[in-house]
Amino acid sequence: MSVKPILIHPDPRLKKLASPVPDLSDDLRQLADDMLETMYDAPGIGLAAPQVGVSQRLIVMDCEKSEDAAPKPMVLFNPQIVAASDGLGTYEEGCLSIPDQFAEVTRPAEVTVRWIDRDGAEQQQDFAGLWAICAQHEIDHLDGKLFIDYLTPLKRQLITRKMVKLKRDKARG
Ligand code: K1U
Ligand code: ZN
Repeated sequence: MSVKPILIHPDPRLKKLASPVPDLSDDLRQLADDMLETMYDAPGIGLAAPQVGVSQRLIVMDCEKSEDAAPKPMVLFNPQIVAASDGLGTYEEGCLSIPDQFAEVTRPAEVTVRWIDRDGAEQQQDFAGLWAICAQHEIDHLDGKLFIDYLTPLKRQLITRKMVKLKRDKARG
């Protein structure tokens, strides 16, 4: 297992449409394990393969953030939203590819997601609360969409400028 570097916005690899995973392989299962380790290390509640530079439709999540609860790591290959509630919810989202920036995003409050699990079996589950928000945020990453794309152009530009400066400062050391 290894922690992978997370790409920071703006980066063209975060804007690409990711390709479906055709067949599961040990390499892809290893990538999923590395993504979980990277997510827990960050720390975060989700991560999508494009954030570690891999343009494949794979996400990981664990929104069980209570100290007392057992971890609930989830690996979803080719996740698809097959139904979404009419009811909406608003949450202040963050993103590991846009560090220290948060903004309110409104999305369907509940979603039904279908995916292939790490054993190659098809799964379908209803998600609500933070799990629903995170699933939508991560699937957006697979479509090259970031939470700042839901904001006004002005707010998006402001955050993007901060990220350009952050990357420049990091590169200078
Ligand atoms: O995709 C990502 O960049 C991960 C992102 C997921 C996410 C956060 C908030 C709303 C929707 C999706 C994060 O995990 S940001 C970090 C974060 O939210 C968090 C970190 C530690 C404890 C609790 C939350
Ligand atoms: Zn994100």
